[in-house]
Amino acid sequence: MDFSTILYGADNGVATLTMNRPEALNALTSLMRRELLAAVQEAGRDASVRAVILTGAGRAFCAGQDLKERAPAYEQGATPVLGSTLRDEYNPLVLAMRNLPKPIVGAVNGVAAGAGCSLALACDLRIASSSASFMQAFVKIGLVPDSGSSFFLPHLVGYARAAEMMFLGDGLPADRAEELGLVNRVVPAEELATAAQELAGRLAQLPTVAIGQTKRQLNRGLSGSLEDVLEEEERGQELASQTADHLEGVRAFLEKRPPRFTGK
Ligand code: T3D
Repeated sequence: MDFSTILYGADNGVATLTMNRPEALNALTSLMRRELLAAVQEAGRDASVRAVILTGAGRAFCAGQDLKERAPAYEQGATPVLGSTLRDEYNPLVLAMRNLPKPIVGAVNGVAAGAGCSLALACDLRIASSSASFMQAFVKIGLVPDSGSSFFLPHLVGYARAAEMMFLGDGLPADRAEELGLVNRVVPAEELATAAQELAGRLAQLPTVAIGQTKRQLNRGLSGSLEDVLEEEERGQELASQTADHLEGVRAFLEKRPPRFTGK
C-alpha cells in the first residue's frame, strides 16, 4: 500500500508498519494517525498476513503527538481542545490494534514518548533495542496520559511504577523496562530488526485463529470478571475447535510430526 508518512510491507505472513518521519522522531501528525489506522485495517483484511510488526524509521520509535502541527495556534496563545483528536484519531487506532485478531510485535528502536509510548504499549509483545526508552512525556507539556497508556501501563508495571513514570515524565531505559516487564526482550540495536522478524515470523506460522482469539481473551481478562473470561474462553474454544489448524495440530501430534498450520 502507498502511504506518505509510514511504510507498509508484507512478506512471508508478516506485515511491517514503519512510522517514517525520522526528521521529527516519527512524531504523529493527523495524516500519520489515519495512515496507521488504514495500515492496521489492511493487515486485518489481508488473509496472508498472520503477524504484524510496528517500528520506527531512524533513531526513534515515536515522539508522540507532533507538537509543531498546532504551533500557529499555540503561538497565538490559543489552547486547542484536544478531546476530539483522541476520539477521532488516536482512540480508533489503539482500538484497531487491540482488536486486530493477529499479534502485533512492537520493535521499539528508540525513544517512545507520549502517544508514541502508548502505541508501543498497545502492541501485544515488545522487543526493544538497547538504545530504546519509554517516556510518559505528557506531564512535561501539562497534559494527561492518553491513547491507552493509563490502561496498559499499570497492567504491565503496576500502579506505583506507572504513577512514577506518568507524574515525573522521566524516560525509562530499555534495560529497566525489561526488568519491570514492560518489554519482553532487549537486544543490541543492530539485532532488533532481525529479532523482530524472527519473532513475528514464528508467530505467523502458528494457528492464527487461535492466536487471535487468545489475544481477545487476554484483553477480556485485563478488564472483565472471571465469569466474562470463562464465557470468552468457551466461545473461543468453540471457534478454535472448528479450524483446520486444530485438526492439523491433533493429527500432527498423533503422527509424531511437526504441525503445518495454515492460519485457517
Ligand atoms: O492531540 C493532542 O495533541 C493530544 C495528544 C497528545 C499525545 C502526546 O503524545 S503528548 C506528548 C507529545 N510528545 C512530547 O512531548 C515529546 C517531545 N519530544 C521530546 O521530549 C524529545 O524530542 C525526546 C525526548 C522525544 C527526544 O529528545 P532528543 O534530544 O533525542 O531529540 P530532540 O533534539 O528533542 O528532537 C529531534 C528533532 O525531533 C527535533 O527537530 P529539530 O528541532 O531539530 O528540527 C525536534 O523538534 C523533533 N521532535 C521531537 N519530538 C517532537 C518533534 N517534533 C514535533 N513533535 C514532537 N513530539
